[in-house]
Amino acid sequence: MKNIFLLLSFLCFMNPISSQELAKFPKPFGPLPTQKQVDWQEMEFYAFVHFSLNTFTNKEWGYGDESPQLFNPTNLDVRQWARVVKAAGMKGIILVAKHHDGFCLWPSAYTERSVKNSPWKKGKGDLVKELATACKEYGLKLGLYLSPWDRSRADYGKPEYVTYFRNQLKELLTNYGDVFEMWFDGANGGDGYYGGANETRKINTLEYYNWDETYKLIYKTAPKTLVWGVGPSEARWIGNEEGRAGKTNWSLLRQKDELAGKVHYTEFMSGHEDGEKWVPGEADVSIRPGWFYHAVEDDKVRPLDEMVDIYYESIGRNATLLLNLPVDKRGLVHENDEARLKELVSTIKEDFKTELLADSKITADNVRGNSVEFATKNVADGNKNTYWATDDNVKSASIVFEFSKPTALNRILLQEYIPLGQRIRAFNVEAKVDGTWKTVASETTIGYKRILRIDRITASALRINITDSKASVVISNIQAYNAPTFVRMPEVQRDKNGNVTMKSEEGNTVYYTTDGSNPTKKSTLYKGEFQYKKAVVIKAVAIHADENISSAVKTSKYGASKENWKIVTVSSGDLNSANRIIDGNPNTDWSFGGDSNKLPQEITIDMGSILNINGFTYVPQQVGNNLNLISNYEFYTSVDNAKWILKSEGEFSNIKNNPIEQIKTFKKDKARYIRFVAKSAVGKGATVSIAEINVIETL
Ligand code: FUL
Repeated sequence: MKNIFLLLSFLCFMNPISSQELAKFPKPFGPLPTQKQVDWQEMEFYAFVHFSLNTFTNKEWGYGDESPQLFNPTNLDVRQWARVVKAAGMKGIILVAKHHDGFCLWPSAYTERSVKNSPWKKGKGDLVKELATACKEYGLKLGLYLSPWDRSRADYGKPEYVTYFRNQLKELLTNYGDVFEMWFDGANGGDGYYGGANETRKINTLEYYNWDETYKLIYKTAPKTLVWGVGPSEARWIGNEEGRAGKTNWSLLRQKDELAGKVHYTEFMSGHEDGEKWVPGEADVSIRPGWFYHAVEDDKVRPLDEMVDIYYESIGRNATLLLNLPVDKRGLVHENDEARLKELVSTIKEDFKTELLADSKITADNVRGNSVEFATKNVADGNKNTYWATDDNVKSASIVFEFSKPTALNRILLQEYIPLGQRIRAFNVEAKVDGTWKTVASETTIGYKRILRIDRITASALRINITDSKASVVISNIQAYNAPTFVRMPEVQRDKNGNVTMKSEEGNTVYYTTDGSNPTKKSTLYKGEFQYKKAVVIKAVAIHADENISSAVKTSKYGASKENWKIVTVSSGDLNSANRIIDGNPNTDWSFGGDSNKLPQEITIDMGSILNINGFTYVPQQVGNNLNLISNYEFYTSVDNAKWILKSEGEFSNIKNNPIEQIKTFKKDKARYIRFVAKSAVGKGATVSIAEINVIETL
């Protein structure tokens, strides 16, 4: 905003304009973005890289006692990261310079726990520096993640640690050129190594770090840096690690309330209509289930369908998209991740190939001062700084696009001119089909960018009705496209008894294979439920009947069916209901423990025969507000239900923010019985839930 005034006063100086002329411009309304925030929002899409000791220990959160010697990539090539990111049209990379285990990817002067004590480049490497150089070379911006929580430090929780943290911040913000975003994660305090104390430390996030002071230091050192996350930040978490913003998404936040601990993080998805500060949402998500690389997830890269939805539900819903590429042990972005990213980018490019409104006849029922400066053509001129605006008192208005001939379309993109604030509360879209207007969308906010996916219609005209705006309407861009039909992958499910069902949108046919090959129209046609009890990889595609377009391949891996599985004992609760954790359906769950029964709680399962297993998975409860998640576990096996071996124990790190299937592998063993112990829960409760327990079978 400041810029607009500067520009206006500059213009006045050059060519004095009257106050009357000044009044021509729409007045800004409500909290406004700074130029830094506008520039940041325009980046839209950028990458996250999680790569650290966890990559080598196969963990999501390190405890803080892992040796720096473990950091030993064989083929580290940051230019490969930059190339992949650039090719995807992303504008920057945020590197996790220090995660919760305290290991630093740069040779910090304040600790020995860094790359300088690793075998990588014989301790002479500086990964932050290498990446900064690669980003420059590829025209990308560099961002950095410095975890406030440090599970390695003996002084964590004391004032000394805050000094240490700030010293590291200064290092990162002064030695590596411009940092476009500083990322402060919300995970703070909990159990850790803490220099050997091995204990749980509780801190008050809002008080302990004295964020006001820390932010002052950042702005003094690096005024161009935008600060994300905890504290009085300039951008907010979107409230989930799925990369999805709310349909309603205000770039405003009641940050004072947030800093007083009065805002629940689920509110971040939509922001606050009455927020006092401009704090736009950033949607973060990993291209795989975990943030760090795990070989077991090589075939769990998010499917194209999901990636496309993420794009539309983040960038298309007034958020930026921060997409994580977990760099592997070699030090490279994995081939599977790169391939999926390319598929995503080519789908999005196809979707937005030909713009349809620029050549239409555009009219509106109100144009500010009837001035050509604010005319409707501005929404289609490709210039982000020109806009269609209405008179001050006009807070609802319609803009109409008439085509020279009926035109097929299924995407509508709208942008408010945010330097003047986010104003629109509600709008709808009508299409004139065969001479009749019909409503094709009824929506709420727009903000910097809103993209609607609607069913394809062939319209002779399109009408956008802004039905409720906080102030006069100011829109800089409206576009429409006809994206190719996107056929979604079929849903595949197998129940406890090995019965397989597949579902697809109406009119599609589904073909599948059970031999690992990719299905085509020549593969088996799905005609209805069938039984397949053995371990199997089912690959299925849906094919659109009229257009002969195929979906991406849905791959579902199953072990032997759980037909013969039985719950033997549960430490509390009802044995019968416990069957829900072996019914093959992750959407049904079972809870045990509870206030009268303290943790730990355990469950013993008989798999019916001896199997070779080298891991298990725990699917937490998926549906509900309070998921009763298990945070620490033990897993035992037995061949006779008498002698038990502890095969795995530890924590389900980050399960609170990312409650996905937890995969734990161990040394192969024969087992008929398994015992799963829930040792502690997220939060204070003693109730824990399980949606499904699976084992990983091996030869
Ligand atoms: C979370 C962290 O705890 C995860 O490990 C990861 O870094 C993610 C981006 O933020 O809250």
